[in-house]
Amino acid sequence: MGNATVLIAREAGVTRLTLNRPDKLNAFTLGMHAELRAAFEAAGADPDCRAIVLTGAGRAFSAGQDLAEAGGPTDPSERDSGSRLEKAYNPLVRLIASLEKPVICAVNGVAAGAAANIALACDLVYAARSATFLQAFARIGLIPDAGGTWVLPRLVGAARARGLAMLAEPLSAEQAEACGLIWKCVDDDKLEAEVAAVARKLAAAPTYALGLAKRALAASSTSTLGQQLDLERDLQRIAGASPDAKEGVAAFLEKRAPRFTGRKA
Ligand code: LHQ
Repeated sequence: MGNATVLIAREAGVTRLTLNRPDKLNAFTLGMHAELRAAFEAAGADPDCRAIVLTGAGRAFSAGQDLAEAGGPTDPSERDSGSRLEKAYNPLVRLIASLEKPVICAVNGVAAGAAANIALACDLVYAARSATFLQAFARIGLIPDAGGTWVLPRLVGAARARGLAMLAEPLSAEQAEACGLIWKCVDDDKLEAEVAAVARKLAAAPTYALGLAKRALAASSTSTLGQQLDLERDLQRIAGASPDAKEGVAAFLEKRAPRFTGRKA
């Protein structure tokens, strides 16, 4: 694991992935993409993994695409910036969105460019009070990518999305929480413990139902109310037949804490 650009730690149902190029502010290279995607895929396929935490080593979460990567999308000899999105960023964002288990992002420091939007692709975003979110793209003549133009207006509304995309100014973690961009801003020295606690809590939750809820919420962006009601009916039918639903109701009636397995059957 000596040269790993993504560190992987598994403990008690939680898989923790740490972007690990701290001297480059964890900027993304093709190699880091490959490691991160493989790690997410493995966590997704691991029945013992019931929550995933994504964070960064050192003082940054990530500065986005490594602008100095030789042969990378910002290399002057590379004419097609879209191909890196097609090959690396888009599959990553699709993968995070499709994982039917909770993904928590612990934004430990600046999240810039595509990295800000990778953070926002996660289900719950916690940020250290000193962290900032920076849609850096306009500073270098690019447009928000990695899902930014989709997720920003949905999270914070059109007016703020335009301001963030066009002004490319850092948004503090406190501002991010206040405008609904992220779930929670916490003191720097409490971030790790608070995220660990929420990950433990989610690792004991009815994972299968959480995955179905994630699917329903994602579908809502293109559904009518009628379609969404139909989808809720269908998914509730499935959730209701799961062992965790039986356990949840039994535990409630017996006035005890539920013991969820997270399994489908
Ligand atoms: C970096 C980077 C970096 C390399 C800091 N790369 N070295 C996808 C595909 C297709 C086309 C292109 O785009 C994309 C998606 C994208 O993500 S585009 C947007 C890319 N990211 C940015 O534009 C952000 C660039 N970085 C910054 O603006 C600043 O570094 C931030 C605000 C993140 C942090 O500022 P500071 O805390 O002042 O740190 P620093 O600037 O001094 O950086 C520390 C070191 O990290 C420094 O290296 P050095 O050897 O001088 O210590 C930087 O050169 C390096 N670094 N970001 N993206």
